[in-house]
Amino acid sequence: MLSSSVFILLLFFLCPGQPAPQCAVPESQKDLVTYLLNLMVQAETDNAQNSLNPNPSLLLGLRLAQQHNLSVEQSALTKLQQDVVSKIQGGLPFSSGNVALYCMAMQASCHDPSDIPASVLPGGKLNLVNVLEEKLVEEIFNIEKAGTPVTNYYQVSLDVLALCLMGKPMTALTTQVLIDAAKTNKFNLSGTFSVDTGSVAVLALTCLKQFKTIQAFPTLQSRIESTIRKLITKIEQQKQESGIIGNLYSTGLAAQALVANQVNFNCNKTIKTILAQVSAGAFNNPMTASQIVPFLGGYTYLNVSSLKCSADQNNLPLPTPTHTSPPSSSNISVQFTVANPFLNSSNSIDVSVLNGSTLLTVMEKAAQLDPQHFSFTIQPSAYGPYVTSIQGVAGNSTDHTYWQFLSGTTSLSQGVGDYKPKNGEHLVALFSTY
Ligand code: B12
Ligand SMILES: *[C@@H]1O[C@H](CO)[C@@H](O)[C@H](O)[C@H]1NC(C)=O
Ligand SMILES: *[C@@H]1O[C@H](CO)[C@@H](O)[C@H](O)[C@H]1NC(C)=O
Ligand SMILES: *[C@@H]1O[C@H](CO)[C@@H](O)[C@H](O)[C@H]1NC(C)=O
Ligand SMILES: *[C@@H]1O[C@H](CO)[C@@H](O)[C@H](O)[C@H]1NC(C)=O
Ligand SMILES: *[C@@H]1O[C@H](CO)[C@@H](O)[C@H](O)[C@H]1NC(C)=O
Ligand SMILES: *[C@@H]1O[C@H](CO)[C@@H](O)[C@H](O)[C@H]1NC(C)=O
Ligand SMILES: *[C@@H]1O[C@H](CO)[C@@H](O)[C@H](O)[C@H]1NC(C)=O
Ligand SMILES: *[C@@H]1O[C@H](CO)[C@@H](O)[C@H](O)[C@H]1NC(C)=O
Repeated sequence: MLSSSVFILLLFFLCPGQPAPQCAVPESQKDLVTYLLNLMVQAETDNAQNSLNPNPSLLLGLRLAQQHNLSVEQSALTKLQQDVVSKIQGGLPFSSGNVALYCMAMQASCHDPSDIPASVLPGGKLNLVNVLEEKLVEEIFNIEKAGTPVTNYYQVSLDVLALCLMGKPMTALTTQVLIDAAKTNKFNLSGTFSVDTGSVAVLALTCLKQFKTIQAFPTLQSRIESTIRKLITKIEQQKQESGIIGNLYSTGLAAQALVANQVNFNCNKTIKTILAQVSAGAFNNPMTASQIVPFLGGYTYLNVSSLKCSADQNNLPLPTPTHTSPPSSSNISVQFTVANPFLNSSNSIDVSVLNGSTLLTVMEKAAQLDPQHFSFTIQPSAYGPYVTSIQGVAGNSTDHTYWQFLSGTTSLSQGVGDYKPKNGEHLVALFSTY
């Protein structure tokens, strides 16, 4: 007679490649996922009210969830369709990764991105998948010519993933470019492995691996598989004791890469840590919420091509009012340094701001006190304000330069609009290469 543990072991060996052990948000904490979804719904509604650009990442995240506000998702889809048509018609800037995200958001809404209604365009239709194929060709061409993509490998990976999910065959060249980039550490940003980039690349390669046309080429197939294994090893090396993989904001993507490949990891530990951070407000930026929500709901980006939209329920509860702590009245004092190693320059200033202020407020105060050394410019983005220049020195994506932000010597994992310095902290803006 088999003891139950032997029986479980047997079951385990009899079902190789089955999903990793149960990994889910405990019932008692599901309200934290609801909270994140409501943040994203609110952001979509605000975007619409202020006639801002709709954001495909938000819709993609809302679709890869167990709870839905169908009217908000529907109007977000319509907005995306209109927006994409006017972008193409007007020849407006449209990065490859953004095109990929639009395609994925539409596919996840069960609307074909290769057949978008577009009365103003010839034929009355827009084929966004064709646009994406062209964008990817430009990326590959730039890699061959200049050694780097037009954008970055995160976006190249998104492009491959989105095309694969649409069932588009990939050329051996494109597949090889991704494999070579992984092999030669091209997924590094600022000298360290970008877990976000590696994770999206794993998802793209995992999709390709399942492709019939590629399976017909055993050598390519085995190169894909060994690249996936290599990247997964690198991702696992970034796993911390707390369950965080890379940093807090790469964890959702990294976990997707592991789950999609049935890699065992202490997923409940990861979920526990993430949920504690959600409670603490660390995912209050809707963009960061949109990248963690799929994992918390048991989805990966590979689920995008097989969602059953007709089964969706309009079951997202309205947000429960959260108690907002009274505004702080105490001041904190922080040191702010702007350093440019290319010019051998470094300038520091002490500023006092209200406790709970963001780094952006610190910078504004510094610029007010000493405009010559601390004036700066920002550009709004879906993630919040991006710092484009300080002291008149601007980052440049051709030169791969940017203003990096650190606390002491640790690179920040949030932007200046989200990061809240502590009393006595030393913040640094360092002109860097990536
Ligand atoms: C590539 C990348 C960069 C590149 C962007 C330039 C380029 N030409 O590629 C570089 C290296 C310059 C960069 C810088 C920073 N980044 Co960055 N970046 C990414 C990455 C890997 C991909 C972005 C992308 O292409 N998305 C796809 C396209 C289609 O979307 P997009 O909205 O058009 O993308 C643009 C913006 O995302 C913008 N961008 C990139 N990073 C950041 C960060 C902030 C705060 C803002 C406002 C905008 C922004 O650049 C992208 C390309 O134009 C993401 C990973 C992720 N999970 O999203 C991290 C990510 C967005 N970055 C992050 C951070 C923290 C930063 C920095 C603040 C790091 C630092 N310590 O200085 C700085 C920004 C500082 C500043 N000047 O304001 C975090 C944001 C987390 C959060 N809580 O908000 C992410 C999620 C990475 C992570 N896991 O920590 N980044
Ligand atoms: C993980 O947590 C879920 C939900 O709380 C639970 O059902 C499952 O058994 C846990 N799995 C492991 C391996 O501990
Ligand atoms: C969906 O969200 C909108 C905007 O927040 C809200 O007005 C509406 O009541 C929500 N619908 C449902 C069914 O919860
Ligand atoms: C990429 O970063 C890793 C550390 O994360 C480092 O070991 C490796 O040398 C870097 N490679 C390149 C090409 O910069
Ligand atoms: C996502 O897809 C995987 C593989 O097909 C499947 O096992 C899993 O149940 C899907 N997730 C959800 C939440 O439907
Ligand atoms: C805090 O700083 C502000 C200026 O930023 C100043 O007006 C205020 O008096 C300070 N408050 C305290 C309690 O020091
Ligand atoms: C910066 O300093 C280094 C030595 O410390 C010197 O070699 C370099 O020329 C200086 N660069 C500039 C722009 O002053
Ligand atoms: C700032 O506020 C946080 C809570 O928001 C508190 O823990 C901290 O002690 C405060 N710091 C100062 C210097 O008042
Ligand atoms: C970025 O640098 C390149 C040269 O490396 C230059 O041609 C281009 O004009 C610069 N772009 C901006 C926006 O300054």
